[in-house]
Amino acid sequence: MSGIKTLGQFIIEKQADFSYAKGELSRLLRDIGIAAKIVNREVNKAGLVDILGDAGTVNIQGEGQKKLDIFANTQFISALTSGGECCIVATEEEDDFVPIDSPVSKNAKYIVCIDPLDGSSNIDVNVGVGTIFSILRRKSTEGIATIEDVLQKGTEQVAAGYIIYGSSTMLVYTTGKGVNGFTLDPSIGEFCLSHPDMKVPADGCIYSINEGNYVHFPEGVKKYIKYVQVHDATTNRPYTSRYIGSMVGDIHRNLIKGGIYIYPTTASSPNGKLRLLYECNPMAFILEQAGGVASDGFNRILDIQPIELHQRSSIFIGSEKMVRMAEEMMRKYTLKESDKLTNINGTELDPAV
Ligand code: P6P
Repeated sequence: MSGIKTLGQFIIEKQADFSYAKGELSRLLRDIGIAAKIVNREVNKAGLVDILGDAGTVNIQGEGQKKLDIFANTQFISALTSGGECCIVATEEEDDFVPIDSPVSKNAKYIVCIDPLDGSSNIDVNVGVGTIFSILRRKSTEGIATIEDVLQKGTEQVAAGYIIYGSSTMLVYTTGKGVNGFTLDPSIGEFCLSHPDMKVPADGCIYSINEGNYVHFPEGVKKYIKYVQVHDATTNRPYTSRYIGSMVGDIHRNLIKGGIYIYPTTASSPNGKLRLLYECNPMAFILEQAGGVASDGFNRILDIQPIELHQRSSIFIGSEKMVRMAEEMMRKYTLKESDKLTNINGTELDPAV
């Protein structure tokens, strides 16, 4: 075991970084790690057991749930309930937030917002999927925690992370003191520090976006796509397009190699597709801590005030220079909703006229 540092050892070692935590946050991160190992076991044997396929149910997002979606959701809620440090779980797979009311959770201070299995449409075809989590401290000091404790800006997060169930299983997280990655060693059943102090390259040559939605993209996104496709060796263009349909997979690759992931507004997602509380905010916290940036094309993701549990947002996230270029095009070519010109009947006027 010489030279190996497990997630548990690392968390305890860094516990001193938290002036207010007396081990609760450490235990909470441990609970998430335990659930991740259980989910990993099922993801890795999907196909061998009856855990693939549709569950025959639909979540509040209107998305068909996979059996593994429900399995992962159950495992994380169970681990957070028995761990005793969490008072509310807000999960993609539940219509409303889940109050944790167990004898051990009486004084729980933390709220966990989670996408238990992101990219689950890829499960049946063996493409990487992931879990994304965000940890907040409750603001209320007495009584039961409420929705107001959940609807906090991303700047209020005390920790965030993701697990990627890919060619290897990794847990990547931040508590606001940098980003560290841990790879699961199945032979000892431990996440071991493998990517200390992760930093996203300031620039890159990979862009991740579903170009099938091109016709419905904002004009600024269309201009950015055309920009990255221009042949110009001096700026390493054309860039490479990489899009696997799992936000965790695309962002993890871009975090390591440099790149930008964009999910803008589309015809089917007029407010963006990704959910603010348990996808955009945690990923934005991680990328900012790694030296990157994340916005909705105009505003910093972490500054957005959530007003509902499953609120969606556009997201432009990754290498700083790439995101800033895309934002510049959004400002130049896409009118913000508030800037839209409308006549007295409220119908939109063409600004070019
Ligand atoms: P589309 C998965 O459903 C997800 O939330 C992200 O993980 C992924 O990047 C995106 O949606 C894929 O959406 O519309 O391109 O299939």
